[in-house]
Amino acid sequence: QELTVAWDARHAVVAAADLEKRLAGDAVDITLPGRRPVLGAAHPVSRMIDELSEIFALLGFETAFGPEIETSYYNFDQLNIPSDHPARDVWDTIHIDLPGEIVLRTHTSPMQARIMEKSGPPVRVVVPGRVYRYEAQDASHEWMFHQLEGLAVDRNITMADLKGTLAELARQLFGSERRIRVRCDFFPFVEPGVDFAVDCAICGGKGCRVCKGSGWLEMGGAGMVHPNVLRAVGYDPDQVSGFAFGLGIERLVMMRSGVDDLRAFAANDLRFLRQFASAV
Ligand code: 2U9
Repeated sequence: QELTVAWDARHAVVAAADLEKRLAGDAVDITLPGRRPVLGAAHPVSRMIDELSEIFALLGFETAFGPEIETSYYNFDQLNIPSDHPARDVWDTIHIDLPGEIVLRTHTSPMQARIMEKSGPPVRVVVPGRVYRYEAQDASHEWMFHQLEGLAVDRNITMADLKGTLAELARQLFGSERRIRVRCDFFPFVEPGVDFAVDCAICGGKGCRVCKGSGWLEMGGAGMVHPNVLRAVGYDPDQVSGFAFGLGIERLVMMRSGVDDLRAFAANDLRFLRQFASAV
């Protein structure tokens, strides 16, 4: 009995001391400021894709995504670039099989061809995504970059619809005062083909360092869909017509943010990427 009483007394002392120690160790100072969790942010290219997708949604275009690995049939043949034609050399293609049947897409247009083939006209769609070129890298060339291409096919689509769409795009991106310039160019999948530019928002077209004195900033290429492309997907070029355009997404971010090296976008340097994260 004596031992039990002594043990119980001692046990109470030890247990109380242990509890004291644990409480002190676990103490939470509720007056300390909280720790802000590190927030991630969408990549500037993803943000530009989202912005473009919203602009084109207001103009009646759906957004679609397609495969990055394509058959040369969809990447070239369907787009009026036959296999024995020198025009194929323009796209420095990365082939991923020996007979040359499978390629990394050089543009997102094969997806538009797939969409046209599947659903009849009218079609209004934009396709953003990665594209690949076998290319030496420098500040304005990368072997992987992002494009957004658009396509509208319906009865009575004209060049005026194309110009109106491109002007609205330029105004949504660079301000309501912007004007566009359209000049002749050649792409096998359109006829006539054009390149288009927006007047420089910095100098209003007078010429400055940003537009290298020209007053204009190149945005991309476009044109009226070639009758051969419409025929290849089973459309009748006598019944419907269409316009198409393409632009480089990194380039748009560069134009708006003053980034001068295309390679920065895929280098994954957080010091670069964090500059685009919105303030929390
Ligand atoms: C279909 C038919 C025609 C899309 C077009 C361009 C002109 C063009 C370049 C701009 C800068 C590529 O990213 S870039 O290097 N693109 O100049 N793209 S017309 O024409 C199409 C698309 C789909 C079925």
